Amino acid sequence: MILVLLILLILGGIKMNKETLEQVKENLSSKPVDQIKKAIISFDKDLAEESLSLALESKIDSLEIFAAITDVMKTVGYNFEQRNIFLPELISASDTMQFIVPKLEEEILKSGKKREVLGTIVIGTVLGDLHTIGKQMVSTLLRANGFEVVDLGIDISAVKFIDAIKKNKADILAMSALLTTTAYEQKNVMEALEKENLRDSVKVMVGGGAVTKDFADTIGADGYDSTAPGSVRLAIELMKK
Ligand code: B12
Repeated sequence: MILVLLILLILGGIKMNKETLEQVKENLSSKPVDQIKKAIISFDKDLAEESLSLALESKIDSLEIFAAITDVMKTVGYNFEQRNIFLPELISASDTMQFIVPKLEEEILKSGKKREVLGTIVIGTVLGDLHTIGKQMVSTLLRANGFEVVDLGIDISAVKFIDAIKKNKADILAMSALLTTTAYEQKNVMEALEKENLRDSVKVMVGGGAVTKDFADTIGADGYDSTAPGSVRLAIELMKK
């Protein structure tokens, strides 16, 4: 339990690395986790697969690997914002990361002990938004921590969210938005929930790069967190309310 808490604290406290990708590469060791990072910033899927296998064979905790790839992806994002790299590189790095995330997800789920389901969560990235990585991390960690997760994917309309909430009798709706423009779609979904008289039966948590605590409060969401591990703590709290 203490180990789990420690990991959550480490994951929650990851700071953005403001190095260039060249500087990051120079500082990487030959250890498997560093090689996974190298693979992402060199867009090398073979190296990604090989070093992920090595890391797992060496019994490195899947959550530690998850933290490392989140960290390196944030650095990629920073370099994109600084115009050190451009869209093709951004897509290639994200493709490489996407290539290993499902394999890692499998490991994380395998390591989760069978237990009572804590609650049912419908999750998706909102309409008009195709960013999937953060949402996928949130859904993986929620699953690994004992929630039943119905992951609708990306570009999800209010109607689809509502249908899934009704069909699965969801306790929580989790929405992700990475674009300033699509963050407002979360407000539309909140209004749709009211119209459908679902607002009292489902708790809503929001997140993603374009969302802040203030924004979440403004649209009347029940909770916000800026990290995937934080989303687990939040979901557990919301289930108690
Ligand atoms: C990778 C990426 C892409 C990839 C996405 C690939 C994929 N399959 O997901 C591609 C190349 C396709 C892409 C496209 C675009 N992107 Co883009 N992208 C990024 C980038 C670099 C990283 C996003 C990411 O994966 N981050 C890593 C994950 C782990 O972080 P995260 O999603 O925020 O999730 C974490 C938390 O937020 C939280 N979380 C996430 N969801 C939820 C949900 C809940 C409920 C909770 C509690 C928590 C939570 O947990 C996660 C883990 O800790 C960001 C830059 C950045 N700094 O984030 C830009 C960025 C988001 N993109 C941006 C833009 C503008 C675009 C494009 C319009 C094109 C363009 N000009 O770049 C298109 C839009 C496409 C669309 N319609 O969605 C802008 C958005 C600006 C804004 N504020 O509106 C950013 C910020 C870059 C920038 N500064 O210009 N993008």
